[in-house]
Amino acid sequence: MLEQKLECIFNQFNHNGEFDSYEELASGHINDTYLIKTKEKPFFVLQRINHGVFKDVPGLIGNKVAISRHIQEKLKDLSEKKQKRSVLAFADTKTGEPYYKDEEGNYWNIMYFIDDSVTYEIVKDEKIAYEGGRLLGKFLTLTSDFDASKLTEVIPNFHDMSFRYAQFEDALKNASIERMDKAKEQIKLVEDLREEMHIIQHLKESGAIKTRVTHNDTKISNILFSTKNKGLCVIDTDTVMPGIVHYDFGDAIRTICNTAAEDETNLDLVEFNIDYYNAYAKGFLKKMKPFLSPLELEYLPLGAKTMIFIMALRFLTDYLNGDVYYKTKYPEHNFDRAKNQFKLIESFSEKINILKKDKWEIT
Ligand code: GN1
Ligand code: MG
Repeated sequence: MLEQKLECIFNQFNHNGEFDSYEELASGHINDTYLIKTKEKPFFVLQRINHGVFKDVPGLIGNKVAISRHIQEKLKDLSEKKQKRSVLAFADTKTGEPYYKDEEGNYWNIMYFIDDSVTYEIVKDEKIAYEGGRLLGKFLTLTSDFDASKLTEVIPNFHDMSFRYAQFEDALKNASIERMDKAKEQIKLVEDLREEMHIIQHLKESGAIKTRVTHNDTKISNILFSTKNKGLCVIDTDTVMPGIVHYDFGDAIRTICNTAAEDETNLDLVEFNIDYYNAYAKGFLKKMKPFLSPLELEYLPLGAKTMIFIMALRFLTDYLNGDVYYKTKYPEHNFDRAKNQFKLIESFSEKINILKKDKWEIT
């Protein structure tokens, strides 16, 4: 049933592929993503965009196509093979639209699958941390001359701290007594960190930290590596929109430096790996440093802490709301994710002294 449906949707797009089979790529929390295997390569990635979360799907697809084209243009001197492995390429429908809308109102888009590649949920090697940083820095430098104001804000206030606190406060008003009671320790942590977690936002609002094109979902599983662990391509560009570099820097750290998966329930396994942090930052700043002001550079570590906190807060808020936003596999899944992220903040804070910014050396 699903197979027939996917085949039918796949055939709406303009490509030479003949459908053979599909596999669900289930690591995302929002969209439905499938690998479409064809009789002959290339394979494709077919994605249903969750329009409950993304209210302006045409805007979202417009963003990611425009950003891919911009990068393709920048990489046009590479061999065709290398270029195709370095940036996502999308296919239009047979009628020339960048997405297909089915009879149920769902939006679909398709991109070419980059072969001989791997993704990671957990990092086990400093080289991968470095490569992740290098590739992300490269993505941000390649898009640095794209006019961010031309991008649709696909989720307004996505990383806005006051907005996330307001959502949390609303959730507190409506949460079940049982969930409130279970989460009381985490609720207190959110209150305790309120001031510190607004510092980056104030710097953004004052203009001291600049708004630019950012990816906004730079977790490690959104970075594609070659089978030899060379960083290839930043994927999942759904949330590309105007933002600040600190959260892209930080979201990668949130996942690269966590010694366990984002939803690991044994919190003894959740630690912040400082060696991966240094390797990642070295890779990130290799290309990116000249694009940052001294102040932006100085606040990167706090940006990382703030990003981990944003995710802790969002998971906790969704738990208090009764799991209405993220896909969950069991009732306490969001709470487990939140506890995991709070543990990571604790470990981060033990290992990185944010106040000694001058001691944070990257060359
Ligand atoms: C969501 O769906 P996915 O996995 O690409 C979320 C991100 C979170 C991430 C946590 C639109 O991304 O913000 O960082 O889960 N995306 C949206 O793993 O909310
Ligand atoms: Mg995403």
